[in-house]
Amino acid sequence: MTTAIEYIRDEIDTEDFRAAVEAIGPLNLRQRATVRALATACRAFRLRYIGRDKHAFVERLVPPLPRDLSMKTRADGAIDGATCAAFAQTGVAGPFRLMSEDDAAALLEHCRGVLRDPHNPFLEIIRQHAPAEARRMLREEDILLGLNRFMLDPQLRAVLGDDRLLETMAALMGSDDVACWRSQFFRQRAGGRTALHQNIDFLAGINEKTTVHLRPGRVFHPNTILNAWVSLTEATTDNGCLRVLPGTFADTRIYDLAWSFNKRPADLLAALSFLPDRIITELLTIALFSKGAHRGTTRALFKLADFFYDDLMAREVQFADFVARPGEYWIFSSFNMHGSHAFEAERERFTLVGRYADMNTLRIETDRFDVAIAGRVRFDPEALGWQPLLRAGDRVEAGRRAA
Ligand SMILES: O=C(O)CCC(=O)C(=O)O
Ligand SMILES: [Fe+2]
Repeated sequence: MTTAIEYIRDEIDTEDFRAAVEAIGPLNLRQRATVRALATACRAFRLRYIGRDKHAFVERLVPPLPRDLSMKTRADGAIDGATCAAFAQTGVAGPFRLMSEDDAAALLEHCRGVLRDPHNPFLEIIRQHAPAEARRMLREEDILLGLNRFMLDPQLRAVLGDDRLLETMAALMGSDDVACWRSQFFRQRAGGRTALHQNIDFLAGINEKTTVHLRPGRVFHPNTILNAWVSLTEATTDNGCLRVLPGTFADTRIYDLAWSFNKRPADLLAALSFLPDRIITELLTIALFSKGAHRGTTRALFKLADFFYDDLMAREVQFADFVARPGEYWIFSSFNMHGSHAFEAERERFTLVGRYADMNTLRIETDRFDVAIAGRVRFDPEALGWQPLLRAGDRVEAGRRAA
């Protein structure tokens, strides 16, 4: 058996960051000066704390939000006790059938149409703020154009609000109040791959832009946010299906580091000061200037976590490959490490993801969501007549979007 950390190290190269730095492109004078100044600060930390112990250092970081890494589930009509018990160990369940293969093919065309639609209301908002970026997104059929499409699209609302899907979510969350709060499209094509990561950054605090908040007195569990990964094409290991490291929800320390650095940025400099100078410069460049969370920053964080925690992700696991027929879906905990297989096929893999929350534990802001596009574009779903949350018992309302 292989441990999770071995798989992760195998996939995420943490020794050579040159390619990640090159992908950022040349830095301007100000950016270079910033990196130089921070690298100097790191060296000052190194001198100040000569001989200090890395274990003692992490003990003093800002502790994460309250959480309990166990999972309570509730078997009922939708799902049996054995599946629930397995889920509580692995944070993975599936595949389940959501729709027929014909319906999946029709929905796939619908989703592709969303990405090609010059009047996509989301695109129109982006166009107002960043016209060049909007043109690029449309040209490339950027999957971001499908973000939160369920808020205004009756067809996607019906699919992600499917009664049985919501019941299954409720059983695996052990909750009687489940809402779909976010949806996304994912696609793998030649050269594409989703790097291994956890989705813990949805949690309040890691980035200030989040709309997800813990209710007072509640704690986060690995099944507080679950994802439905709905395959609209066939998904195979050849065409880049998702692969999940089951049970890795139990180790959140990679992202706990991000949380503490976000709270006290000087700690990041102090942490970096344990590493060699060349790596410090590379990681600072990545942390400050890389785009796309799962490539640069995740890798930099992973490097630090791997250095500071001797038993990081030490459990023995086997990848769960989300192989699926069109119209089937898998469920996974946002806390599980996941990424995709490399794409080595002819035809693209396309997936609709719905993200579900236990509303007894979370409060979700419904009057905005933010996306990092050419700065930060702010949306006001309510003003647009969009319907942010999708809860059990909701009626699918067509055409509510304001003209
Ligand atoms: O399907 C993929 O390639 C990535 C999906 C993912 O990371 C997610 O749903 O959180
Ligand atoms: Fe993810």
